[in-house]
Amino acid sequence: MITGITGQDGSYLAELLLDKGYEVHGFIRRASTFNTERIDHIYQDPHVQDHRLFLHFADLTDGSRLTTLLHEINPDEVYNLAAQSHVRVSFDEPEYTGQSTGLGTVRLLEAIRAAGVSPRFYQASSSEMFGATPPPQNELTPFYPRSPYGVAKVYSYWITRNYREAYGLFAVNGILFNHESPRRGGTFVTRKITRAVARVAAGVQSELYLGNLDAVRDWGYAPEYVEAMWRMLQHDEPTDYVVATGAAYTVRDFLRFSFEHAGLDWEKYVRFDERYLRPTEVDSLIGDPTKAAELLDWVPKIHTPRLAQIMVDADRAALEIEGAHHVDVVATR
Ligand code: NDP
Ligand code: GDR
Repeated sequence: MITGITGQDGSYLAELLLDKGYEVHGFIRRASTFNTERIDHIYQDPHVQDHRLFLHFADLTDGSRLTTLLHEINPDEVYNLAAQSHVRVSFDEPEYTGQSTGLGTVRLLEAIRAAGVSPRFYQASSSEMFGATPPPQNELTPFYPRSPYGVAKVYSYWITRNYREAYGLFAVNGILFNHESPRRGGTFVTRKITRAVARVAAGVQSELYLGNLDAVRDWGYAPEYVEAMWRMLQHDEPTDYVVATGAAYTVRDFLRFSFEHAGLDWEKYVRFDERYLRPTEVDSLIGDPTKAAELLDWVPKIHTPRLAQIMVDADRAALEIEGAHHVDVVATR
């Protein structure tokens, strides 16, 4: 069972589990437009016999629905990936971020208890919980969140640990550092950059507005990170893990890798807009993934410079298919 199956990670995790022969139940939100673009390629017609992907309407703010579904599905593994996941937006919508990213987790955990089921439980914790605590960060590093999003994730981290200790639930926190892919949402900085590179190279965009270029992040490749999630739930003991590449780059570095891959000079196109600054910023996140390497035999293969190239190539290919005249509002968000 995957909450957040329509998101970047949920779509890769669903693919991974289907490949392994799992029956997958994903929760989706009702919207007035289709929001299943990332999983359309694995969609299975429910009228076809033996299909293994099931989609259910549910929202992490609706506890009774969660209980009903947990009872009906009785899953072996639950991956809680749903969240209002945008750090900048969490300053605009702090209360809703607390409701979904924070309290949503305890609703799901309570639904597991109320339904009388005992799945293994994965919580999508985040390097944003470390916030202002200097790098390198590992499983023992104190939390100092710097946004309503980070604060909500710290709540979810501790409620997951509490249910492990209080009720013996096999519950783990994966503390994942930034991970990206061609499926990354268009308003996160990496995808915003690689989409812009594709459009600049095609001659349909000439400016890219960004905020803080000095932030240091440890950007990995999302398909590798969902493999780590799965391995955590296959381990003998429930415990918490940092998942990261261990390497550090600035937003400026990511700009350079991306634009240079298309033979462009980023400094000609990038402009500053203060709307992309956060009231409190997280300056530097660099993870130490030693524990995941030792206990899960998990080692990342794709590092940030190659990741930028993969994303630029995918965005250039996508632009060719959709056509340069496609109306694009993402570039100015
Ligand atoms: P996305 O933003 O791409 O996906 C979030 C998912 O959550 C979407 O499916 C979204 O549905 C769903 N969702 C949002 N609010 C609700 C709600 N109230 N009820 C039910 N579903 C909801 O995130 P990612 O895939 O990048 O990340 C997955 C998880 O991992 C998130 O919890 C994120 O905070 C966390 N994380 C991500 C990291 C990263 O670098 N990507 C790093 C560390 C942690 P819809 O499609 O309808 O909007
Ligand atoms: P982050 O990712 O906040 O680390 O959270 P994001 O890509 O939004 O920002 C990374 C850094 O880039 C700076 N930045 C900008 N960011 C955005 N979005 N847009 C801009 O125009 C821009 N200009 C500069 C930011 O200030 C920041 O320092 C992501 C999310 O996936 C979380 O859900 C997850 O928990 C963390 O990664 C780990």
